[in-house]
Amino acid sequence: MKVAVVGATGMVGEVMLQVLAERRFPVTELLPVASERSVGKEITFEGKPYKVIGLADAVATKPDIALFSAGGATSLEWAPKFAAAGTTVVDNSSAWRMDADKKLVVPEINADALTTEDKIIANPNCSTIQMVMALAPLHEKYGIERVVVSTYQSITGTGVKAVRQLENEYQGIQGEMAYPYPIHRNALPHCDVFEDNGYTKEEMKLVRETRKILRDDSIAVTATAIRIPVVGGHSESVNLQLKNDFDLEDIRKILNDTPGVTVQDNTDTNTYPMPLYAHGKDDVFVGRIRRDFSQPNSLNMWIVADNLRKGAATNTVQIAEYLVANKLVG
Ligand code: 2RA
Repeated sequence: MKVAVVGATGMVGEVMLQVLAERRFPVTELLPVASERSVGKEITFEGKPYKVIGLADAVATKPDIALFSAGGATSLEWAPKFAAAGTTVVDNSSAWRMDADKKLVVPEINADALTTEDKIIANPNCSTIQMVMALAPLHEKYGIERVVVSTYQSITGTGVKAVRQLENEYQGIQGEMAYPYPIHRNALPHCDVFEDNGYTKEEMKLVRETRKILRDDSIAVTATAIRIPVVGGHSESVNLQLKNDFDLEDIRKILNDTPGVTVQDNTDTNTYPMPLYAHGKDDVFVGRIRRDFSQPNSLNMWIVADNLRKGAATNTVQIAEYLVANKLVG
């Protein structure tokens, strides 16, 4: 496969290259692509050096697949150009996610909807992916009435500028700010920009994307997204009201039997998911599973995943793997 990685020098792009190599994706030709200011830079893939090229040159080579993590504006401008050249695009930005004609895919849940007609495929938001990985099997068995989620998001979701801000603040250095306030010893109830309804775009992604991926607009979802000074992954406290009563052991068994989900849930041994543990892994970790006694058919759980891996790069590569395995590309 001739594969373009667009945004190859960014945090997610670098992880995509790492995951492509780890999973031995059938890359016959790699095109690392970035903005003009990065053209000519050298990156390494599977031990070999590659020069970064520009977007126009990449389109001209007509790659089979283009994995994008380059922001919404670049995706809106360039994904259609790749698609017109016959390339299948898997995009990490929010640009196409809520487009009625574009598929929003978590392979374990809804890759079966993909066809050869899908030339621009949207990768969901990181905090959505990890949540729906746990919700999907429960929705199938019990039906979900309502979701209340609070997220505790890694600064790596914002990017390298945020990581630098935290490192500077550790050292007492006043540097460039990714956030309106210090993030060291702080928690910011502000991920992405505020919408007119008082929610942030990050919170509304959880609402809108969850319903699209689970193919059920009747699910009530409300979200609060918090940024915390953590780097290993996003954590989420999720309260679920199901349509039917349930057995807690059955919930644990369903989750444990779900590919890509690992249950870490034993209060006797202080076993529960943590970003420090999830960092660098591809599974979604679920724990603190307990009945919510305050209302019927309800339970709480704690969900943690590496937002750069399953939340972005790994999910993207898994979509590409599905396309290749089902002869939908190339
Ligand atoms: C964040 N999910 O964490 C968003 C974008 N990666 O900031």
